[in-house]
Amino acid sequence: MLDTPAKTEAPGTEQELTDGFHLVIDALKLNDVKTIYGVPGIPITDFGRMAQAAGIRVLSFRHEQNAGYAASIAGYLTRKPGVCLTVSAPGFLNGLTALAHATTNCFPMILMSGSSEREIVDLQQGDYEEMDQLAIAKPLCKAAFRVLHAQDIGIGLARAIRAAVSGRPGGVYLDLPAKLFGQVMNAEAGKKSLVKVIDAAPAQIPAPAAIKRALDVLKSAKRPLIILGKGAAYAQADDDIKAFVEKSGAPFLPMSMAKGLLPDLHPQCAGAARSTVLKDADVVMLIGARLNWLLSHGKGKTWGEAPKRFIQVDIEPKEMDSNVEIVAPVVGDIGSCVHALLEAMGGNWPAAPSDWLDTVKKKRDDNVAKMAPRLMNNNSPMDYHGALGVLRTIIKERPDAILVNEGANTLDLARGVIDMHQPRKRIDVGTWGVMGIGMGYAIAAAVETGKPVLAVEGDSAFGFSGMEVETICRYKLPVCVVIFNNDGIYRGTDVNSAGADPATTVFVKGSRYDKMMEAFGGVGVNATSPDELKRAVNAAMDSGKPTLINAVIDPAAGSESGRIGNLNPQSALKKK
Ligand SMILES: Cc1ncc(C[n+]2csc(CCOP(=O)(O)OP(=O)(O)O)c2C)c(N)n1
Ligand SMILES: [Mg+2]
Repeated sequence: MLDTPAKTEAPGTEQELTDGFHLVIDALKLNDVKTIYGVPGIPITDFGRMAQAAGIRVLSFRHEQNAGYAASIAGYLTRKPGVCLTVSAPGFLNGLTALAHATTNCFPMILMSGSSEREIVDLQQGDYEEMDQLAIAKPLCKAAFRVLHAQDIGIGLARAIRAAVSGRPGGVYLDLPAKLFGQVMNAEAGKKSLVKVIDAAPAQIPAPAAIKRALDVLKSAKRPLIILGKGAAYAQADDDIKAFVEKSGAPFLPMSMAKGLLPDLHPQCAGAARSTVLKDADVVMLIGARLNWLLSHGKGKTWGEAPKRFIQVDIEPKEMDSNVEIVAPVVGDIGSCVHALLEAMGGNWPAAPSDWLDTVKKKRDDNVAKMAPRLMNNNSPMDYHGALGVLRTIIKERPDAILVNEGANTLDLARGVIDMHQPRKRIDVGTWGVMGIGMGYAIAAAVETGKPVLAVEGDSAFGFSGMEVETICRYKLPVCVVIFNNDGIYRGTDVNSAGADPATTVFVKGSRYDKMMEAFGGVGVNATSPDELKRAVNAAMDSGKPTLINAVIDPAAGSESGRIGNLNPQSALKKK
């Protein structure tokens, strides 16, 4: 019996025993961890089996990186640490990219990896999968811990949970040496050693003076702008955020994963007038958004000539003045800060200046009108706009579906075209613009929310996690993957002028990714027109069956690096 503690054999000394395996499982359950994403192997295979038998959902992936990305987005969607479980050295390293990604994106996640014999690792005597994992993880995560004794498992997990979710969330590494699992201790003492983490992410209330300062600056604005980041979406303070933005009357700009926090079709949404509002605003209030490269660091051409004053709401004090001066820092958790702002605004907050609102509205309406006919074309092979026009309508009709999105053109154009209608329904490449999140995110989104998932993937992007379509089929998840197949990275038309090998950015022409899904019992469709695409996606979303649609896109339709081609360094030498 896996769940029942063992008893010692010696007569008269009988006592209930537990061990490291059971203590880790009991500690996870005590803290409400319901799902583990991982890949089995020495030394954690039995642990995974026992956790499954004890009622934790243990989802086995084909590669740890995908399990890690799944855990990271589970953390984002639930505000609880997503847990990824790996074997030592290579499995650990495969999970590490996702751990770093979680930290960079401020998602709470715990990477739990088995590790080899400390004594042998430290003397570098060549143990099985030898690696000093704790040292390697440290610079890439928010905190890293190792548990050496069974009686410390409770405290170790409590520290990991707190570190992951409190303050600015992030990735935490928890090192579990093989020996720990087999360590035995008295069951009663073991039970007492476990810790249920109380108030894991305590509210951080902003100072009243900071709230007043921020509102004074906002009130003085002639051309106010509110930028919502994924930190605001993470906070799950949706009603207060909406009320605050609406009361302010200011145009708002959602960062990619904040789309839908207020609907993209909201009258104050300035998504379709991005360049105008960034250039011309005089007061910019950042809520859970950082002034990193995605916002051109708050300076330069994107931000225009007009002087700007920034208000920033963030849980991390060090975020303030990171790129430009912040005249009104508001430090606290987003929920508490926005609530305090809303209360302090009182009943007679002045309307935002109407000439500014008119300017933004006009720009937005012009841009939307310009785009509209392109989204309705029924070209075959498809271009991005024809295909995305269809997907936009499908998401409008199914606003609770979760949209996963990665690629270059496939990402940048989908972000612009597909309106989001509800909070936390768009999950994508995040701060790093990383390829490979696709299938891991899709799996975790389906598992954590129970909602249908639409994953819109560049053909290159998909390749990073494509093998997980087997995982999707195995767990029968309601995931529809649409691959924008333009035969390559950015475009499928590059030619290698120097020799016989294909150019570096092109793939096998006319690949049929749909066959991959069929290989595992899912539904595969090859779609060559927007009409076919629409039928296939709707059928998939209705049936909930794992589906992969190979959407054939004109190989010449994309542009280098999508919308961020300007970031490519240029050679000063003349091109040969
Ligand atoms: C882990 C990682 N490796 C490489 C890249 C560089 N990169 C950016 S976009 C991209 C793929 C773009 O091609 P695709 O997904 O087919 O989208 P398309 O532009 O063709 O629609 C790559 C490889 C990255 N962002 N992340
Ligand atoms: Mg492509």
